[in-house]
Amino acid sequence: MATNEQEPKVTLHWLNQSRSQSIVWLLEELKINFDIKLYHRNKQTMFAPPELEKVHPLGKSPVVVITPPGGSAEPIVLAESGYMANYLCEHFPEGRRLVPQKWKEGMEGKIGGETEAWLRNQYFLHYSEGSLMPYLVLSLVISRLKQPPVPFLIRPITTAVANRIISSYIFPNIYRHIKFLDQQLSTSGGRYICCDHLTPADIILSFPLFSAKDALDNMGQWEGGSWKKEFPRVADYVNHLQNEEGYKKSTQTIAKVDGPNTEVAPKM
Ligand SMILES: N[C@@H](CCC(=O)N[C@@H](CS)C(=O)NCC(=O)O)C(=O)O
Repeated sequence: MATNEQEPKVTLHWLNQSRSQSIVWLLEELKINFDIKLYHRNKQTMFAPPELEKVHPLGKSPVVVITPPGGSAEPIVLAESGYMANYLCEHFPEGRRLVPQKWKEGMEGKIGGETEAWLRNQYFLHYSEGSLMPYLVLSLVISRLKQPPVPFLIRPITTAVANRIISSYIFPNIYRHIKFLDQQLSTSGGRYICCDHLTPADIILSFPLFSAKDALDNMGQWEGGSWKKEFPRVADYVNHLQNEEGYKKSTQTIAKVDGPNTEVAPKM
């Protein structure tokens, strides 16, 4: 863990079943020494504990706090996964390995001079939270209308309303996203979303995909009966990310500090 006076001290504020698992993966890929401060969701409400608000006013996780070496400056508090990924990759040397080369030869600083892989990495870091996650969160919240604590007697009505919202609004949008990801994977030039190697975008995208993968089939009609049959390329991608050494190692890291039964990925 980080104690060297020459190195910045990095602390990840980690919450069970949250995006913070992707940040463990990213910090390890970047070979950064970091401490982990654990938080657990309230089992009834699933909210983060209020102590997280002392780290960042929104009280969400992940948050990364970096204290520059030698007390030279104030600690920097990073929230928002995509922003955090960009900041960490810019300031730690291994970021150069993960982030694709920015400029095409001879096109430095010009509009349109960026490589396709670099543009994709930037795009997908924003896409994950800005476009994909909102439908998954909506689906999670609306699905709660079908379960306790909604009283048994009114549950048939709330279930009908929930199913209607899912079939008319949420599923068509989620379908559009899986189809889009399939098309993007078919043109990325490799097994990853930006190019032929792992990038921060893959790591950040892994959270929505791991969270949704078991729930997608129940949301609507897929050709062949399942999303994996209709979009095997996306299924292969998700499987491939789950089998990445770095992801597996990140789950072991958390198991070591939070115990072997800790839940890292949320279930929708
Ligand atoms: N847009 C933020 C999302 C942060 C967020 O919503 N985190 C969730 C966990 S994945 C959280 O802390 N939930 C607990 C709560 O809302 O109380 C990011 O990209 O990091």
